[in-house]
Amino acid sequence: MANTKVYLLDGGTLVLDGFHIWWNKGPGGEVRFPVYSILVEHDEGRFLFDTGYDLAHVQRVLPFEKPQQTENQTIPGALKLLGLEPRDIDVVFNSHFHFDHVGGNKFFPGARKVCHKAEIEQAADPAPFEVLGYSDLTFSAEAAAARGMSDQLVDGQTEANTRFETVEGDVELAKGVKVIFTPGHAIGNYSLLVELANRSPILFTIDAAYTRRSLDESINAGFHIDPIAGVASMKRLKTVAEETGAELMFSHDADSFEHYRTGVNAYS
Ligand code: 5PN
Ligand code: ZN
Ligand code: ZN
Repeated sequence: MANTKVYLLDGGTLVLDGFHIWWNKGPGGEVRFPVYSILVEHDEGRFLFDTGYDLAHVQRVLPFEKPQQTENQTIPGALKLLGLEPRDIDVVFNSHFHFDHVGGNKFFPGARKVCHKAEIEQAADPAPFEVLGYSDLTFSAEAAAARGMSDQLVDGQTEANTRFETVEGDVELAKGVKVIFTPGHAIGNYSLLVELANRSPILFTIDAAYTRRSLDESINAGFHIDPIAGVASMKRLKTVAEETGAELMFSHDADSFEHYRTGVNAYS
């Protein structure tokens, strides 16, 4: 923890209607929002939480989300800004398997990969209203095969090098790096709490709360598997933030993201 550093890897932006971001509240209209991944440099290794979206995938399958992603906003590009390459990452932890959180997994055949136990089977057999969310199957040869989408896999991807270790409940992955189970948005959704030596901890809500307003007003995103669990998870996040004094960071909040550090500027 003494040397822990947190980097936000800017992954570009997408567009959704406001009624999808703030379910049944809106206001409607196009909202452009950020997508980012979180790199935790720790004495116990380099942990990457999520891997953003794959531009070609979104252009092909969800062009209405109007993706904007520069070379520096791809996962290899964002790591390069830090002087790193994909092979420098020890562990990839996916908060859940929606396409905007797994698109760069394909660059990490050599990393340990970890997720919630329920997410792989959910991605392999999603509810009808989750099909678009779980549309990029390149994170798992097993899930891709189950969906008949093995043609998405890139050269060199195998069942073995896309296999996950699974966890359940709250887990401390390394000292002061805790994933907090916050289901509702996805069946196996995780948030992330990171303790730092020189400042308050950071609590990344991930998709349990897209924006500050989502949490303040307990508004689920339109994409969810269990909205009641989602509200309970938001309540839990508020409690954790109060108990730990953590600063909250939201997954898809353009106004907040403007003030977050990105690139070489780390939290430590
Ligand atoms: C950004 C975004 N767009 C669509 C979906 C979806 O269908 O499930 C999750 C999701 C998203 O995060
Ligand atoms: Zn999601
Ligand atoms: Zn998301």
